[in-house]
Formats: sequence, C-alpha cells, structure tokens
Amino acid sequence: MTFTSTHWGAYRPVISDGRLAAMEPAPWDTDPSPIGRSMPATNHSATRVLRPAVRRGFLDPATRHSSGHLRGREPFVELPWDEALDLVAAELGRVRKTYGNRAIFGGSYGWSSAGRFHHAQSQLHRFLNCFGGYVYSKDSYSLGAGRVLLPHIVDTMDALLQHHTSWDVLERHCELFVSFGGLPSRNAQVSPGGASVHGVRPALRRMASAGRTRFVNISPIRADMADVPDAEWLPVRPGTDVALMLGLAHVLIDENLHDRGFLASHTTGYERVRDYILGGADGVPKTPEWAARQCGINAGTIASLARRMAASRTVVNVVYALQRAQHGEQPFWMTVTLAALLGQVGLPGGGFGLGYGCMNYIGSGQSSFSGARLPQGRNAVADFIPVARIADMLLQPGAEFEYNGGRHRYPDIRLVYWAGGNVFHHHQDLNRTVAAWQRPQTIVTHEQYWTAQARHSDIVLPATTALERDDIGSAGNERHMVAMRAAIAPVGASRDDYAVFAALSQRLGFEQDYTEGRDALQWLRHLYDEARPRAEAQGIDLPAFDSFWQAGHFEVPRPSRPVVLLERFRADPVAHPLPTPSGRIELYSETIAGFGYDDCPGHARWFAPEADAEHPIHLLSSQPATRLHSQYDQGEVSRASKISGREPITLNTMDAASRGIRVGDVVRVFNWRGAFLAGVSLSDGVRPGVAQIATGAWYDPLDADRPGSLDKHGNANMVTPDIGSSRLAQGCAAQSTRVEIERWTETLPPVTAFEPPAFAVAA
Ligand SMILES: Nc1nc2c(c(=O)[nH]1)N[C@H]1C(S)=C(S)[C@@H](COP(=O)(O)OP(=O)(O)OC[C@H]3O[C@@H](n4cnc5c(=O)[nH]c(N)nc54)[C@H](O)[C@@H]3O)O[C@H]1N2
Ligand SMILES: Nc1nc2c(c(=O)[nH]1)N[C@H]1C(S)=C(S)[C@@H](COP(=O)(O)OP(=O)(O)OC[C@H]3O[C@@H](n4cnc5c(=O)[nH]c(N)nc54)[C@H](O)[C@@H]3O)O[C@H]1N2
Ligand SMILES: [Mo]
Repeated sequence: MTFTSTHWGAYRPVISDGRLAAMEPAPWDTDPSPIGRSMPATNHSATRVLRPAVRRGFLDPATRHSSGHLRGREPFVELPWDEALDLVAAELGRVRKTYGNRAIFGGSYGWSSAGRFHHAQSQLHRFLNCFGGYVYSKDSYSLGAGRVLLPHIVDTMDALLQHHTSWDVLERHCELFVSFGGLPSRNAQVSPGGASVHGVRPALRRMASAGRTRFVNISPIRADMADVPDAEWLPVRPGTDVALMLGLAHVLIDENLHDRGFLASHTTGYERVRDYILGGADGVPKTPEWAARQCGINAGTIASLARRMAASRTVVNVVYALQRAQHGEQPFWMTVTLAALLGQVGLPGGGFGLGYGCMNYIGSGQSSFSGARLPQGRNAVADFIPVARIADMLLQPGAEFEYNGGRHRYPDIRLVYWAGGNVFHHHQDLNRTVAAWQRPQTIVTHEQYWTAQARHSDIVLPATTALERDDIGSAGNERHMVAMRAAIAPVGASRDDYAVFAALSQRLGFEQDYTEGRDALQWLRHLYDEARPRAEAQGIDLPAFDSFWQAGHFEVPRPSRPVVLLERFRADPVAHPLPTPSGRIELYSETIAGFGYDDCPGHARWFAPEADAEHPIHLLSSQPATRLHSQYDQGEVSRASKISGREPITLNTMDAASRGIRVGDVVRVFNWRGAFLAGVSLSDGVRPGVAQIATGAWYDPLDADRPGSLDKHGNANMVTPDIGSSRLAQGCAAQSTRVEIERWTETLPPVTAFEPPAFAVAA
C-alpha cells in the first residue's frame, strides 16, 4: 500500500486521473490532522511554480547586480531548465571566484517537507559543502534561547526533548500539571519529519476524564488548555511568567517547602539564587505580592499554588513561545530552577517539561531512533550567524555581534541560496527584512509554490512536492517509518531538489562527490541500510529495505521501559552526571556569569517587558491550527478560517468595545515598524490588553513600491521586533510585540498573495 508522510501526519494519497484527489489519514492514526485536506487542490493549483523563472532585471546582464531593490516588484521571465541551471552555476562560480565561499549564505532555515532524503535544506547544505562551503546559521527560530541556554545548565535541548517523560507515565503518576503557555494541542499536530500516531490530545482527554491530575493553565489565552475542560486558568500578563515563578519560589523557600536534599546533591548555585529570590542580592524580595504587581495574578493564588505544587507530584511545563521573546532565556532557566526547588526532577510524573504540547513527539514514549538521514559533509567556512540575525547580517556586513560567550563579525554576503524555507514567513520586522533582502547581488530559491520568498528571488527553480518523488519519512520519537512512494508525476516542469543540485554539481565539476553515483532510489536504499545498525543498537530490528518498501511502513516498537526524564541522574548523580561543568543542574552558571552579559547574568532573573504607552496591546503571534507555518495557507482548511479573506485576530471583548470594534470587522494592527489588516474574532478567554493572531498568512503588501506599506492579509511579522533574545543566544524575540488596533474604514483591498506573479517575455 502507498503511504506518504507529512510533518502533520501520515496519509494514504488517493489518485484519480493522475491527480491527487484526496488524502486519507493512515489507519493507525486515531486523531488525524485536518491539514491534509488542504493538499489535493493546492498541489495542482495556480500557486505552483511550474517552470524555472528569472526576475526580468536579473536576466539583463546590464542590470543583473544593480537591481536588487526591484525584487518582489518586477515580472518574471520563464526559462528552459538548461538556461536557468547555466545561470545559477555561473553565478555560484562568479561569486566564489570574486569573493570566496564566505560570500555565500546557505543557512536556508525552514521546515521543508517530511521526507528525509529529499529534505531540501540538507540537500542544499551537502551541495554547498561539496562546492567549498557556505556561511551557515545556528540554532532555530523555534528554540533559539533554549538551545543555547540548556547545555550550560542541564543538557542539550535535543537530548532533553527526546527523553521527556511519556504521557502514559504522567497519566499514572502526575497529580498537578502546571503549564506556562498551556498545552495547545493544535501545535501537537506536527513533528519534524512526520508525526504518525497523534497522541497528545487523546492523552489529555484520558487524563481529564480520569480525574487524577489537576491542570493549571498559566497563559494569557484560556483556549491554550481547551482539551482539559476544568483546567484552572491563570491569565498571566505576557512576558511576566518569570515574576510569577519567582513568587512561587519565594513561597517554597519562605515556608520551607523546598527540597534541600535534592538541591544539595543535584544542583549547584542554590545559595546565590536564594539570595536573589529573598531580596538579599538587590533589596527586592520576590514575594507573591511583588510578583502579583508584575504578572497580574493575585498574590493569594500564587501562594496557594506554590503550596499545592510542593504537596503534589508536580510537573512544571513551559512552552517554547515563552523563550521566543526578549530575555527568553529566563523563563526556561526559571522553570528548571522552580522544578529543582520542588525536588521532583527524575521522578515519574514530576520535574520539568520544556515543550509538552509543542510537538507530537515530545512525551510520546517512543525511542529517539531516527531513520535515514542524508550526510551533509564538512563545511570549510567557519562563519555563521545565530539564525534570527539574518537581516542584521545583510544590513551590516563586518559589524560585530556577540553570541554564547564569543565575539564574531557578520560576513559580507553576495549570494543567498534558499531551499525549503520562507524568510517572509519566519523573520521578524518584514519592512526591515525587505530592505535587507535588497542587498545581496543574487538570490536563488527552490520552491514548490509562489510564496513571498519565491517572489522576492532572482532565480526561482520549481521543486516537486513529496507526492511526486520517492522518499523515507521518519522522525525521532515517532512510531512509524513511512515508505513514501511517489503517487503522481511531477507537476509542471518541477524537479526534485536533489536532481537540481545534481545537475548543478555536474556543471560545476563535482557531480561524483555530490551524487556518489546514486540515483534517488539508490540513495534511499543506501541511507536505509546505513540506519539499520543504528536501529539495532537501540534494539530495533529494521526489516530489509525491500520488505519495508513493499509494506509501505514500519512500526517502531515501543521501548520496554517507561521513559522518565533524568531518571538515572536522579538515582545517582555521581555515576550519571549531566554534561554541565559541575555535572549537576546549574541554577547558577559560572560560565554564563563569566560572559558578563547584563541581559543574561549567571542565574535566572526578572526583566520587566518594555513599556509602550502608545501601543498598549501585547500581540502574540502563535502557531496556526490550520496549517504548518505558511505551508498550505492557500489550502481550503486555512482559507476556511479567514474573516473577509484576512487572518483572524482574537481580541478581548472589552478592548474591542472601547475601540468601537465588532466581531467580523477588519482592523488595522500597527506600531512604528509596520501594519497589517486582520479579521476580528472576540473572546473573553483572552486577557484584556492582549491579542492573538496565528503566523503564516502569506505576506501581501498593499503597494510593493512604497516602503513601509501595509500588509493586507494578516502577516504578524509586519510589526514584530527584529532583536535577539539576549547577547547569550540571540534567539528570535517575536513574542515581545506591542501594537495598537483600530477599525479599518477604507475600502477593503483584495488579497492577492495566492495569485502567481506577473510574467513577461524576455526582451
Ligand atoms: N512572528 C512570529 N514569527 C515566527 C514564529 C512565531 O511564533 N511568531 N515562529 C517561528 C518558528 S518556531 C518557525 S519554526 C519558523 C518557520 O518558518 P519556515 O520553516 O520558513 O516556514 P514554512 O512555511 O514551513 O516554510 C517552508 C517552505 O518550504 C517549502 N517547501 C516544502 N517542501 C519543500 C521541498 O521539498 N523543496 C523545496 N525547495 N521547498 C519546499 C514550502 O512550500 C514553504 O514555503 O517561523 C518562525 N517565525
Ligand atoms: N498546527 C501547527 N502546529 C505547530 C506548528 C504550526 O505551524 N502549525 N509549528 C510548530 C513549531 S515549528 C514549533 S517551534 C512549535 C511552537 O510551539 P510554541 O512556541 O509553544 O507555540 P505558540 O503557538 O507560539 O505558543 C503557544 C502558546 O503560548 C502562549 N504564550 C505566548 N506568549 C506567552 C507568555 O508570555 N506567557 C505565557 N504564559 N504564555 C504565552 C500563547 O497563548 C500560545 O497559544 O509548534 C509546532 N506546532
Ligand atoms: Mo519552530
């Protein structure tokens, strides 16, 4: 049987007349995602990139490298593949010869598709490594602050996420689940590489009906725990969770409810943190009353929650969103600190969670074994950026930046190569991004669809979708590996990213290095065979490739032991130390303190969010329920959610009333960075002074010729700040956004984001 895997689940494609007619959820998935419904019509729609296309001004050698300011504004000229490939190869060769490999940016952040061989970013990295290297990017938009901080204080984020205590253990042992940011199960639709059995919502529903576990949703948004109907809701002010956690910690210490034994044997730096919490260090005791003034939650509620946490088997969970903010390191560090005070780390149903609810795989209880992966080779270029500093890099070549204890300089980029991501989705402050994007001489993008990323490129090469090529779907901590057999022929003249890079490597003289003489199917067999010993090391017996391919999927057996995070470390911290300098949980880190950062000192600390009286609404730009980021925004599931064609924004009823805004209105959301239109939804389940919109509405400027123009469709990154979380991690800080909102009274401009760009014939 033929299956395919997407990040949001496994499906059986139904084909009719050579076209994708439907996506039937895989039979093993008891809670499938609706996002698959968007795929059939979209796969064959007018938003597909059908043929190689070059921006008109770029085609003309006279204006080729002097017309970057026209990106996104000029028509494209379609070219035969050979001519387009010749042009890309020539540009790569020219830039390497003139400026060296350090002038090529190949970071190419993005989620791409689920298949592991045709993973566009991995293919690009392998290709550029064979070409002599490229400037790369570190960390992720998802977890910028977390990925840099956690290795200093506990372990790498990957190691921790792969071993989160499983939901079935929580079901049996957890009495109190306190979650900062809730458990929005819409986000657990996905896993990078392909969710298979969607387990989070069923687990939450079982726990809710069993009644053993109490849930506390600490979030500005009540619906963040919609699957637990009687969850307690503490509508915290956004960006102030650390104050609330400090208030809880103060009660634990003050009332002697903290676990001194655990703190002494398993942590380091407790005395300094205690001093800070009690006020010895700065004269400000972090009492519940103090916390209440910052976070908007009543002091009595904070004190009683602390006592309940100490008296119960308690998990303290935090979602990723809290660290995608200015000082985003602090909520993660303080979560670990709070869990250490409670002393339940390593116990079944206790300790901390750093992302329950964010992805399906977290807490799945499956082994972290990941199947096929494409070797990317060695990068000869050492220059890098923290991933979310891309606009800084393009705008300020040569400028110095700090990162994780080091000082570095931004390289001078002449050529940008992207495959499998969308900068105009993921990056903050799009008006600034548009300006930065004009700087390079050449921008090449492989895309399936005419996204803003494609529209703002010089050369666009059409990529196949996963349904049009053979691949292997496999994600760590997921139950199924999927044999993704091609279901339909490539749409238009699209080609696999692999085929494109193979053709380029042939032109550039390193075809053998890149392809190793294999075609795609030979690669699949090779990567699968390479994965078999890795699987065996974890007690997983992978069948021979042919039987896997024939069967269509392989069910990864569940480990026999239940998974409990940091169980061995708890049992014996001397025999099983953590990979931190002290081998323990570092409540105070000498290393970080030694960096001397005032915005990220040696222990978890409170930083008040910046005030902005003119823009009193805190805007949360969260993950969409109806799509993956910007992927399939043009599909029916996403479109059905729009209001007058715009992305819905949810406001508190009173905030709307005081502004004369009614449900269904279109509003202008703005600050000094930019503005966008959105369709209004109202709720009492949103804290006053807060608004929430999903990310991923395709960027759709009202007038591309006017800098600072309005986005007509609802792209939140028009207004988000392009700043690093701190000098430590430089992570994405999108959640630190303040706006004002007013009714849109002018004529509604049509949404044009899903129409293909203008095409011209070559002069
Ligand atoms: N304001 C705000 N901004 C945010 C966030 C936020 O919370 N708030 N969240 C951030 C986070 S956590 C993330 S992870 C990022 C996500 O940002 P991205 O990962 O860049 O977003 P996607 O929309 O998934 O972009 C993937 C692109 O790859 C294309 N693609 C898919 N498969 C293939 C393929 O096989 N080949 C090629 N060539 N292309 C392919 C798709 O068509 C799509 O355009 O956004 C970040 N941005
Ligand atoms: N359907 C779907 N699922 C996805 C994705 C998708 O695009 N679509 N993207 C995936 C990716 S790449 C990632 S990284 C994860 C991200 O997972 P998260 O980062 O956890 O996702 P968000 O939706 O941004 O945030 C979750 C909730 O945090 C709350 N929140 C925001 N700021 C604060 C705050 O200051 N305090 C408190 N207490 N709560 C706050 C918001 O109300 C929001 O609903 O999601 C993944 N899951
Ligand atoms: Mo992410």
